[in-house]
Amino acid sequence: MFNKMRKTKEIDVPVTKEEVLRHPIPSHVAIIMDGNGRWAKKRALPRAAGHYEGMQVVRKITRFANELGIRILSLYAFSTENWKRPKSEVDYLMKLPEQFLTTFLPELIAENVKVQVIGHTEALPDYTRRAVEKAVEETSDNTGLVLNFALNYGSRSEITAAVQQIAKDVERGALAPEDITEPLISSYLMTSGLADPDLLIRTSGEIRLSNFMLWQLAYTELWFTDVLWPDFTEQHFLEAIAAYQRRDRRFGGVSAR
Ligand code: V0D
Repeated sequence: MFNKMRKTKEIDVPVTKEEVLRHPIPSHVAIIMDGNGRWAKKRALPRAAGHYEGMQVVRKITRFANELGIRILSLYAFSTENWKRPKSEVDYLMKLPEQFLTTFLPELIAENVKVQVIGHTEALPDYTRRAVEKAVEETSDNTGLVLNFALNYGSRSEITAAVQQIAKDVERGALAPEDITEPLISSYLMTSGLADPDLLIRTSGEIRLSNFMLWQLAYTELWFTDVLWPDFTEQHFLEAIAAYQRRDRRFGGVSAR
């Protein structure tokens, strides 16, 4: 709390939306939405209740990101590791995209949000994949916030697939080894066409990347909080952006990056 607040005469004051809007807004914010299970456990609720509450927070933060003029919001919803969870929990998680979109897709369309997805969606249950594909199609011409869900995503697997495709393209003569540059590698990743994240937020106290966007996060500002995802509010989001803006002001134009 303390060090995330602006201090005026030794009194912490919360950052306001107006103040955040006076400085450059990060174009691309990525979030590792951790702590749903722990939130439920603290309340003696089933883990599913934490995931459900986490889904409501996705709506709230999507609306707010759009209001702030953020261009891309990437959310780590399901990792390739998450298959190791109990089957009942995985089954519940796989129902969330459909549930989310049934009630929220009209609002996303009205607000000009473009839904995208990265990850191995072909391995998801049909009803999950269909719901997501429908949202992607119905919002494909939208020009507002890009809401990018990482579903069955793992960064090493993404990089491995990119390297395999590059090798194939070299083999068939479509590419020369000298053509393999950093921008070319970026263009073979699932995030091709999206700028790299400016800010990564991870909730729930773990200080690691857990195989999320390893290539794309090379220069990203990282912000960690102990707040559990279902407890994450617009105010926490503002604090993360304000921290990014302070760092950006300090290093803008002088750092090596
Ligand atoms: C559970 C916290 C929205 C993290 C948020 C299948 C874990 C709530 C979606 C969603 C999940 C995904 C795609 C889409 C629309 C919505 C979602 C999953 C988990 C994993 F097009 N929330 N959410 N997907 N949780």
